[in-house]
Amino acid sequence: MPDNPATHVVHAVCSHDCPDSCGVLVTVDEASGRATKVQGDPSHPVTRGFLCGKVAKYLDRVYSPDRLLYPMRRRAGVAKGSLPQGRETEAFERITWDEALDEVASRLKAIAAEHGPESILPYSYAGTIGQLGYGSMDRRFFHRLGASQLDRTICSSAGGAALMSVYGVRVGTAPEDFAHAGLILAWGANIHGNNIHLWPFIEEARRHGARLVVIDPYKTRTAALADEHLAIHPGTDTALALGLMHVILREGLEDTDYVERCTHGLAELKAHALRLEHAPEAVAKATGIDAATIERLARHYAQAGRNGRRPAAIRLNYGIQRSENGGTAARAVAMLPLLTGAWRYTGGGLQLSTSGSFPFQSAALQMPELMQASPLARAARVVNMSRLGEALAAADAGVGGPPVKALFVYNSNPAAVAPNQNDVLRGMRRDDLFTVVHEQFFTDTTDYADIVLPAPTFLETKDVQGAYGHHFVQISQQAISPLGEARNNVRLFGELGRRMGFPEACFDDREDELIDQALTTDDPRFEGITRERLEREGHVRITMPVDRHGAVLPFSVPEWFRTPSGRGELTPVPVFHAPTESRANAADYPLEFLPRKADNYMNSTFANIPVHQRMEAKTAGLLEMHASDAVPRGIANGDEVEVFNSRGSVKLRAHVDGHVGAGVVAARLEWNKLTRDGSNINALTSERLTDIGGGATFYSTLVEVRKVHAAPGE
Ligand SMILES: Nc1nc2c(c(=O)[nH]1)N[C@H]1C(S)=C(S)[C@@H](COP(=O)(O)OP(=O)(O)OC[C@H]3O[C@@H](n4cnc5c(=O)[nH]c(N)nc54)[C@H](O)[C@@H]3O)O[C@H]1N2
Ligand SMILES: Nc1nc2c(c(=O)[nH]1)N[C@H]1C(S)=C(S)[C@@H](COP(=O)(O)OP(=O)(O)OC[C@H]3O[C@@H](n4cnc5c(=O)[nH]c(N)nc54)[C@H](O)[C@@H]3O)O[C@H]1N2
Ligand code: SF4
Ligand SMILES: [Mo]
Repeated sequence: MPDNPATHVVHAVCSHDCPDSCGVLVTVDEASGRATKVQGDPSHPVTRGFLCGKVAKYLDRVYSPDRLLYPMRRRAGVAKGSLPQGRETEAFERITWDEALDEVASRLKAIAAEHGPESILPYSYAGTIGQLGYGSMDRRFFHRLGASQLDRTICSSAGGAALMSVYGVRVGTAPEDFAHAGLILAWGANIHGNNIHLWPFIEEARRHGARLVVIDPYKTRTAALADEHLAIHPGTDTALALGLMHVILREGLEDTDYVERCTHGLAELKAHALRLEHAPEAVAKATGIDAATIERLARHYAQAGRNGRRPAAIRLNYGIQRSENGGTAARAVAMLPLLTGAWRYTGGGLQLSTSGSFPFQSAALQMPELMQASPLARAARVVNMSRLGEALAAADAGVGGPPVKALFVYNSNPAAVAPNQNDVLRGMRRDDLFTVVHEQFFTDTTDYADIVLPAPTFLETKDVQGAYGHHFVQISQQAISPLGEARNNVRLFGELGRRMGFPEACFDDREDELIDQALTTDDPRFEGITRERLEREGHVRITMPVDRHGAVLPFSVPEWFRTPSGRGELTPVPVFHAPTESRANAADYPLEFLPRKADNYMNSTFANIPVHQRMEAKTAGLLEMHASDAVPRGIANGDEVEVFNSRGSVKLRAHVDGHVGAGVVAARLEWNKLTRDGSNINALTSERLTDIGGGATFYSTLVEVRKVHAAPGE
């Protein structure tokens, strides 16, 4: 086909919070400046020319008639609270950027003067994972202001702490290398829903005889497509990992040479794992997986890679660490390839995150030293984002110091995604709280804002990005002009810094300067990687040691470990405790609840877009149950049920569909304002934190279910 002279193609990067960080080719019509097509970059070795179902329909989101296009201010006298979709503008009036920035700056100055700057709380997560959009000028701004620091724990901090404990660095097997594996464990990993670009490599491995075993209490699409699905009881992964270690060490299946060279603490771990309580029969009771299966899996896992067999690779994802003892669970699983030496083989090992492979210079971007120039002249207090409800309610924000008097939200929709929603919303409803929200849409969170500011999508801004599921750095070029008056995070916080009167020149830095700062390092992994080269080539693989097949080989040699012992760390030995909210401790609320992500949304993103809603229509408003829990409660398919615990309740429709086992119920995320009674499943989740890393514990939640109405026609 001849090139169409009226269009050009721009290389962008999907900035959503997804391990795949796809290269995206955007076709732009030159006459109108509009994007007319998005497609996966065929030259990107992981994207391989395709996009997930969500982003394949991205132009419906970019050009949605609901985009927030102008700064807005809450109308006088309108109370904060949920607004019906499409009618949000009734609560707000349009203002200019100048008026908005002046008002935000003067309110923040007044609040800082009266209550101290730590009474200002930034709240952001991963609306974009571009280096600039996720954390650069925003951090400079809040550091210089002396605002509270936010501990960003809502997703991955327990698993991150686990990798740091065992390996000292967040590095893992490359997705491409999974094609060489002979046994793949998807452990708390919904690959087909959340990480689709790993799937072709798994399929390639299976064409060569690999087995895929999924360890997940929910029968995901991934589980349905696997060779074996082990429906483990939620929160019991430490027990299963110890059971596997028990068999491996009892039968002498560990790789003694590798263990000797590359690990520390085997004697202690062995004494612990060989205790009777970790024998397969005992582990079967805790996990619900029968003893023979545990024995068989342990042998298969340990013997993979040996005698010419293809090796074992674990795709550990974040599912297991959203649990009360999830940090220990992730540590225990992360120790398995250390025992068997799976790291020695092309395609073996484990991937939880590859984010630590990228030496981006975040200190240069975020300038924590600016806290010294703030009125505090010291590091500000730290507030854990997974306890937002408590932070907004307590007179000392739950951590000491002043109450929270201003909340500045960007890259996040906490009204929908934060745990213990009723407390979060109670806090956000306060009229003595000044709330600013920078967003692409009117969300559940903007419903509580005093000032709303318009943000661009990744097509409308420039950024540089790594990935947490592969090893390529990419530049995302700006493909189209920002819609309406949208301003990106860099410009917003740079301008605000000026309005606050901060004298530092760093508030004038623009995208290209920031990208250069992010990339400028002597670290050999970024050798030869410059902005200019990335602009030319789109994506560049970071420099990592590879084997003779070109496979990335982390942890094949002791030099890789960054732990204090300089080895893979097997201590402290992982100890299994059942979560406080789990069947082992159930009383008033006997059912284990999985408050899940949607396969066709991104957390709460896309939940408002009709084309995405149609893809999710089959799961909308459902509570998935097992017949053995439904029948004694008199519940049949289609009945309206109330799901409740001491924190809240939601109304859903029962669905007895075989996706969950006895004792487990599941439902998926939704915007509050799109539910039938105005709150989503986070009305049920708690602010309890994980054992290490201070993470959220969405998947340790107990509930009870009762029938409200029979299904129509019953
Ligand atoms: N389509 C889509 N893709 C996404 C997202 C999305 O919302 N939708 N979200 C993105 C984000 S923010 C992230 S962090 C990644 C996360 O990707 P994943 O880590 O895959 O995250 P989850 O879906 O939370 O959990 C994975 C699986 O763990 C299971 N699980 C729950 N509890 C346990 C347990 O105790 N033990 C075991 N073994 N399994 C358990 C869940 O049922 C789930 O199927 O995905 C990203 N990609
Ligand atoms: N029940 C339950 N709750 C969960 C989870 C779960 O599995 N179950 N998952 C948890 C996890 S893993 C995560 S990571 C969190 C995710 O929580 P969030 O990071 O809050 O994720 P989203 O819901 O996707 O909301 C991101 C928002 O950022 C906006 N945005 C995108 N780009 C930009 C930008 O450039 N600038 C600005 N200002 N805004 C932008 C989007 O429009 C979107 O509304 O949710 C957590 N909550
Ligand atoms: S959401 Fe993930 S899979 Fe989909 S386009 Fe973005 S990076 Fe790729
Ligand atoms: Mo996440």
